[in-house]
Amino acid sequence: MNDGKRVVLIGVPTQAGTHQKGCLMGPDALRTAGIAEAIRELGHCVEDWGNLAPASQGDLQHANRAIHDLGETVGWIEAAAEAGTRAVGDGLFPVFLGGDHSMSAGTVAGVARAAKASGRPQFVLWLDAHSDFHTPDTTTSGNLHGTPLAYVTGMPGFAGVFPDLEARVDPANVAMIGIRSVDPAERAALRQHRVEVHDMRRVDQHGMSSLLLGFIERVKAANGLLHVSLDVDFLDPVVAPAVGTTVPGGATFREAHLVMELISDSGLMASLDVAELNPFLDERGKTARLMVDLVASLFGRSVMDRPTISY
Ligand code: EXY
Ligand code: MN
Ligand code: MN
Ligand code: MN
Repeated sequence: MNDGKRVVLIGVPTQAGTHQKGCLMGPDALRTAGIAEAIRELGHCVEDWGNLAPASQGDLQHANRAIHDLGETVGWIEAAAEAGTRAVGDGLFPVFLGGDHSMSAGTVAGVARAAKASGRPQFVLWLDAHSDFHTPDTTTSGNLHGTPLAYVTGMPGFAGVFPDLEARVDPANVAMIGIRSVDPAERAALRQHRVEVHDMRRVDQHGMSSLLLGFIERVKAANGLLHVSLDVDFLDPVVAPAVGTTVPGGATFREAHLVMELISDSGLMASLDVAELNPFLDERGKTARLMVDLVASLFGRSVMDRPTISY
């Protein structure tokens, strides 16, 4: 199904959410890999708002925790949220080009704020090796890219640290797929808040399709809007090496494309993050091109449209 969407690319070149440098080059690597052309070839309109700048870079410090680059991260979150609310309010489909995953505290809050105005519930599909469910009080690394989903689902510990963006996603409206690295504090919080967690053991046992279609049915039944947050490390590191937090045993090339094809078939996706691409760790743009390939599947490209690679 290919209904021409009005897509807007929004670069969020932040690497403040991690100690590993390189994600700030992610948005332009995705552009260089042809993300606009790939979506346009499928019959969609694509405009590009360029790269955002952080709203502020104040030297914020957490009262009693060693949080990395808190002020800059907050600035990026505010900028991403403003752009997300504006894009959805203008009837556009925002594709946020990261940048580390801390950006999604802003991107998800921004689109959820617009969803609230439309009266439709916001759902989130988190494709990631990690649950990103720490709070500033529980993180052990101090890297805020491990916290965005806890923030947008309203976990305690962010007041006075992150801005209050008046947008919350019900934890029951969140599903995670690809999970294989969860810290103890996150596991407790996930259990307590009934988030649907499909780790790679469940993927192996039940298959991507049945796990994903179950969630898609819930979104459809609620007339919800779906935000997809795709972290490069959802994929196996052999397939997608250009990410700073690789974890063995990730999604294969075909499992990842199947997820995108099923989401595309559902017609429910209204916004997207492509997060954590670190071109500094890539091999001749291999990972950037793979992410663009996956985005093409999200926007309706058929599995049969693959170029034959002559050896
Ligand atoms: N849970 C670990 C931490 O909090 O530092 C690792 C987080 C990795 C987060 C990347 C974006 O997915
Ligand atoms: Mn930094
Ligand atoms: Mn992540
Ligand atoms: Mn991750």
